[in-house]
Amino acid sequence: MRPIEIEIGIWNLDFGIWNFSHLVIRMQVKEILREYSINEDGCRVEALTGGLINGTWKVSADKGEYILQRINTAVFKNPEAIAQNLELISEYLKRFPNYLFVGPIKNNSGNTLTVRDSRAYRIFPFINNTHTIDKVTTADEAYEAAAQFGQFTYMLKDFDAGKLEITIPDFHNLTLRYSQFLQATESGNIERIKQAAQSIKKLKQNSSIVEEYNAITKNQNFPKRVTHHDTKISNVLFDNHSKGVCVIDLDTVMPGYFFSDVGDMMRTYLSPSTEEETDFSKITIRPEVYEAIVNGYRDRMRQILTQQENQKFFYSGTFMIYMQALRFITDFLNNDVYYGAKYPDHNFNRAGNQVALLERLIEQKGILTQRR
Ligand code: GN1
Ligand code: MG
Repeated sequence: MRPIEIEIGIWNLDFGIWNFSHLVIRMQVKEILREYSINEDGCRVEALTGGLINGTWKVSADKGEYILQRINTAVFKNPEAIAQNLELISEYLKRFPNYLFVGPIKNNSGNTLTVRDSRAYRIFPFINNTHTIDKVTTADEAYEAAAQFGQFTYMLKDFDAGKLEITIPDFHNLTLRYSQFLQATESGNIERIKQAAQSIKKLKQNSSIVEEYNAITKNQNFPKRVTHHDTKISNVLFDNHSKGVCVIDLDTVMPGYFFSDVGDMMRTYLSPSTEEETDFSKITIRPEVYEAIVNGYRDRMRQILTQQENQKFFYSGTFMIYMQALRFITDFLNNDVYYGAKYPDHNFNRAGNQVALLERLIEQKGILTQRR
C-alpha cells in the first residue's frame, strides 16, 4: 500500500488546503479515534491507496500505529455482518495459535465496528515488522501469497461455512454478472454501448466461460469452501524476509469456490502491469508466476483439493479475468455507478485491459498447462 497523500500532518494544520469531503472525513476520523481512546493530538493520518471500495488510512499516534478503515456501505450494505464473520473466524482460528489473525480492535463500547452518520469504521492494529506490496515482481512473492490464501482456506476446512453471513450476495456469481452485462448492453448509455462495441463483442464470444461455470458449480466435486474473494497481493502481510505472514482484508470472506481465489491471483499477479494500464501492449503473462501461484496454493491445499478442482487451475484465471472485464464494462455502460471513474473512459479502459489480459492468457494456455 502506497501513501497517496498525507491527509493530516498535525491536526491543527491549515484547513485551507482541504476540500470539503476531506474536512468531513477529517472531523469524523477525529471522533472515531476518540472512541478508541487514541489521542488525536499530533496524530498522523495518511491515506493508503490500493482498494477501489473502502477508504483506508494509516494512523500513527502516541499509543502506536493503526490501520483505520471506512467501509463503503453502498457496497457492503450490512457492515455488522462483516464484524460478525470476523468474530466467528477469529474465534475458530484460535486453535492455530501460531497463525497471526489480524482482527479489528474493540472500541470503548466493546464493539469492533463504530458507526457515525451511517458511515462504518473499524481500526486494526498495525503489525510491526510486516509490510504489504502493491505489485508482484518475483515468482517467490506470488508463491508466498498463494500459500497464504491456500493456508487460510485449509485452516478453515472444518469450519461450518454456512455460519458465515453473505456480505455481498452473488459477489462472484458469473451467471448473474453475465446477465447484468447483457442487460447493460441493452439498456445502458447508448453512446457508451457504441464506443465499447469491440469489447462487448469479444466478451460475448467468450461466453463459454459462463457455460463452464454453470456446469462446474452444479458438480459436487467443486465444494463451497471458506474463500477470501479478494486475493490481490496487497492483501497479504509479508515479513522482513519476504515470507508471507497472513492474509488481511477479510470483508469478502464467504462460502465460495477455490477458483475465485486462485483466479483473482492470476488476474492480478500474472502480468507485470495492473488493471489500470492503458497501454495494452504492456500486458503480458509471466509463466513463472503462473507456476508459483499453482504451486503455492497446492502446497497448502493438496490434502483437500478434489481431482476435479485440480484440473481447473487454468480455468480459474479465465473465470476471474472474464468476470472482472464484465464488471468493468457493465459499470462503464451504466455510467460508472459502482467503481466510479477518475477520468471519463476509466472503466472503458479497465475493461479493455482485462479483455486483453484474457486474450494473452488464453494464447498461452498450451505453455502454461504443459508446465503443470
Ligand atoms: C474491488 O476495493 P478493492 O480494490 O479491494 C472489488 C473487487 C474487484 C476490484 C477490482 C467489493 O476491490 O471485487 O476485483 O475492485 N471489490 C468489491 O480492482 O466490489
Ligand atoms: Mg478488498
